[in-house]
Amino acid sequence: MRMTSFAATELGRLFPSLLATPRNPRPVLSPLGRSPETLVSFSSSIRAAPAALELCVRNGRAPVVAAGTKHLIGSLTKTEGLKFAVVVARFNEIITNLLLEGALETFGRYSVDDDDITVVKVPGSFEVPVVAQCLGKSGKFDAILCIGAVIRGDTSHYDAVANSAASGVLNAGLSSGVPCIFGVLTCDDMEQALNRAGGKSGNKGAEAAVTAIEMASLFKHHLLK
Ligand code: INI
Repeated sequence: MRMTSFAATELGRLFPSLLATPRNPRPVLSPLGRSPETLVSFSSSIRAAPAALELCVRNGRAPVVAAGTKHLIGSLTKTEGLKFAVVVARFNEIITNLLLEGALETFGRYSVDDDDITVVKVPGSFEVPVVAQCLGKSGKFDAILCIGAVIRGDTSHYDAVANSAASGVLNAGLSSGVPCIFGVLTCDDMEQALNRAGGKSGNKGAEAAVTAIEMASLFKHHLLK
């Protein structure tokens, strides 16, 4: 059975070379020696990545890869020259400032230059996606980190704001082709938000910054090379 997932379709739209039909497709054998039910399989002709990229997913089991498979993964150490924008909602500023602090501290720890970071403030999480999309399309950044805090107790339109922020950030990434990282907290109350903004659950802004670095590197050093 051959099936193309939404993610694969989007990946193919952004990077058509990934979907180029391989001239000599190689069979991929499962550990059991049987032909796997391949849901997604690319043999790529990615420029500067000549070896075949095989991505096979079998019935929810661990991915099976062929010999000679090229594994592409972003680096957390090759950060020189990577450029980031951070879009921060001012709504629930006590929380979003803590998330921003965590993110900036993390960029510093991973040797991202201060001059390569641009922080943009917007009124609320609802406004984050349109700005992320604009920054992504500007071509000036390798990843956009989106920060906000939507707290259920504060609003009757929690679901609308939270869902719009999530789907909006996703769309900003898809439409711009630049990774847009979702660092928007969606919490039941302020206590939960504080826990995730440097309290006992860690700092989600810091975690999102690490994701931004990995994705920026993946795109710059592999996918767009
Ligand atoms: N914006 C948030 O970022 N967090 C919230 O919890 C929130 N609440 O509770 O309403 C919120 N609302 C404002 C919203 O993001 C927009 O700024 C507003 O609707 C104007 O478009």
